[in-house]
Amino acid sequence: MFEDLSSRLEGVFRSLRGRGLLTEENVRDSLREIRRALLEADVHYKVAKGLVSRIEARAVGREALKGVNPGQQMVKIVHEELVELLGGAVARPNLAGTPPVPVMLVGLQGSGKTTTAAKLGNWLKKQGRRPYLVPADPYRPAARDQLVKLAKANGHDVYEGPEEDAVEICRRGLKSAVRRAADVVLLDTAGRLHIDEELMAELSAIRSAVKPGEVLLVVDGMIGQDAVNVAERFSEELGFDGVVLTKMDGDARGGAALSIRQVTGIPIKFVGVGESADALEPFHPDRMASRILNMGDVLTLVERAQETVKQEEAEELAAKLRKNEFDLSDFRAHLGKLRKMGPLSQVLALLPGVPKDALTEVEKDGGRSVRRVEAIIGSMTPAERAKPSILNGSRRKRIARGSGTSVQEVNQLLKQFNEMRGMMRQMSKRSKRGGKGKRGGPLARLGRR
Ligand SMILES: Nc1nc2c(ncn2[C@@H]2O[C@H](COP(=O)(O)OP(=O)(O)OP(=O)(O)O)[C@@H](O)[C@H]2O)c(=O)[nH]1
Ligand SMILES: [Mg+2]
Repeated sequence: MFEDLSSRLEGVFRSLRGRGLLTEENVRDSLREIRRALLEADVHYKVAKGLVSRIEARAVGREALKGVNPGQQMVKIVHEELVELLGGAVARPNLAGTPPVPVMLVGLQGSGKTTTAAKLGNWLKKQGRRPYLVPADPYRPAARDQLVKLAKANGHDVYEGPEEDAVEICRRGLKSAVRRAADVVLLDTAGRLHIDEELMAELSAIRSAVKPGEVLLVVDGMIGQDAVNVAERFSEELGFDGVVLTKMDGDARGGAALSIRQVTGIPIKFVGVGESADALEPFHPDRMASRILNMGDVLTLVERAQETVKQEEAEELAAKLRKNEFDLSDFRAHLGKLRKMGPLSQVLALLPGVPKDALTEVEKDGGRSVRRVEAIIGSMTPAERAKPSILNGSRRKRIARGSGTSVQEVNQLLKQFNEMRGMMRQMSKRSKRGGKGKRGGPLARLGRR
């Protein structure tokens, strides 16, 4: 998501980088570019206008800070303004009431309500909750089957009572949830092609009947501007407490994400990033802003890694880093784990400083480069893996031959390895300074749950 917007903004900052300071003139040029980039990403024009004028107010007339170029200064300002625009702090669903707390999922047809119900079920379970799913769409013939199937596939308890009217289903579903000692009830309501009175009346009736702790509007991020219109209508006619923006894994231009919060004043709480039941992320305004500005999203990466890397392994790795013993064997093992964390291009997109064109390369080559790296490291002797500094020209030639690659590719790998080691060492130093003690390095934290 946000590829186009990201690369456009990157261009703006790049052109500022060479300048001495932010002047009215170069800021004005940049702002024009930023505005254009936002509009092209389908950001609501009023939202784009407001954002640009806030950036302008902060950027013009600034003295150059020592050690910071105007490009970086601008990135910082834009980042902070984007975070604000996206809602500032993280907003969590309110599940504090007496259990079972009903959560209503509402939205247009095909926006992703049913899929989100299953995903939320998984997320809630990870939070130690006991979700109960209720299919509240008696209209579309296969609607109930779809939820029941998804629920069962993910091990969720699901209501399978008679298909009467939607309000009655929700009431009974809630009672059944009490009997089953569930603490959150996800109500998967019916969607319509368009917003109509009937739909709103039914949703209002359900709301009065079950008094949900949370009404979540599920919107398809791919429909761009329309997503904002949909949100506005639901906001006027029903009201809701949070937004789930789905299909943000597609080539959505992201404008909806950037506009909805500003236009409705209601926070985005989750984003859907795929069809599988794990493809749901809590929405973090700061991380999203970083991702848009290609500043990397280390925290999301760390969270994803938590689910992949075991604690002992992580601590072992952290210890090696501290002692500067991280070698090519670890690198190879680490690559294998990175691969387990998801498609490599997605994982890399979360890392800071990985250029966008490198990602397209990875995508095109579909994991071949990882296999090549594994082949290269596989052709080294244990001594070489442990101490890459001994790799002179003739050794490199031998390795290239052994792995069916070229010396150039071997060199490139060694360069990447050094950069990665440097970056990891920095990360581990930075968090140690944070005073978290011996086990506080990010890699140690990777293993904690
Ligand atoms: N790529 C992607 N596809 C998604 C995401 N969320 C939902 N989908 C897909 O979107 C389609 C519609 O999803 P549903 O969950 O059935 O939508 P719904 O809102 O329940 O639809 P109705 O019940 O007909 O109103 C399905 O094919 C889902 O797999 C997402 O985050 N990413
Ligand atoms: Mg559905």
